[in-house]
Amino acid sequence: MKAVLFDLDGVITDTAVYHYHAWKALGEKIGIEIDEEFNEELKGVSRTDSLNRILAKGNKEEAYSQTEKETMAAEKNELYKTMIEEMSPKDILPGIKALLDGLKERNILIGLASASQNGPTILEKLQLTDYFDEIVDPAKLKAGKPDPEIFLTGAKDLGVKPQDCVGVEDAAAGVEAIAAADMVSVGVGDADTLGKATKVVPETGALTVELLEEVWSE
Ligand code: B16
Ligand code: MG
Repeated sequence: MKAVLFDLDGVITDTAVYHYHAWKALGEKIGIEIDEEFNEELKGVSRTDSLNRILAKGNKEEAYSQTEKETMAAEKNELYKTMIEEMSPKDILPGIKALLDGLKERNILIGLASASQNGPTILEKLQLTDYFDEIVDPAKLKAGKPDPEIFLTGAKDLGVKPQDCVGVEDAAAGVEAIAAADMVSVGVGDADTLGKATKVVPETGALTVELLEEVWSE
């Protein structure tokens, strides 16, 4: 294992709940209900694709112009940004700091493969930026998760083969993307939702360098 590519929301920190509340607020304004079950389908999915899925759920794909959709996505993002304003290192999920330290000690490269355009800001707030050798810019990608492009770009930027990487994800779309990139994947969360992962752990506290090495070498 030469590199680990991390998802952000739901793996490094729990911003998934803020995305949920921000989309829910927008949904209420336009008369589309967003519950926790539907929210699972939005995890790891880009802002634009998330809005399209929400509008499709309410049979309102054709109800808005492109400009109106852009305004709605921007409005959601503004609300989301106020929610993440106060984030600090205390919001790093259990086990993640120790894992990043362990990877650095062993000279294993670290990359960020998050669909979030707010990723770099959040890493700054968590004071984790310096751990990352590469941060993929999701705005430059042609296709979002479950397409493998974000993970393949991460491996390329780090100068390693996909087969020498492990991807860590909390979303079904993300696990699919890692598998399609021909990488070993570790899913964090529910084994039913993340069934396609090479290995699923229930929470981030279970993520150690030893576990990642073990799953990679299986
Ligand atoms: P933004 P990840 C994803 O991050 C989130 O899971 C998803 O809910 C969100 O819509 C997406 O980022 C885009 O985020 O609106 O901040 O650009 O899980 O890939 O780290
Ligand atoms: Mg995620």
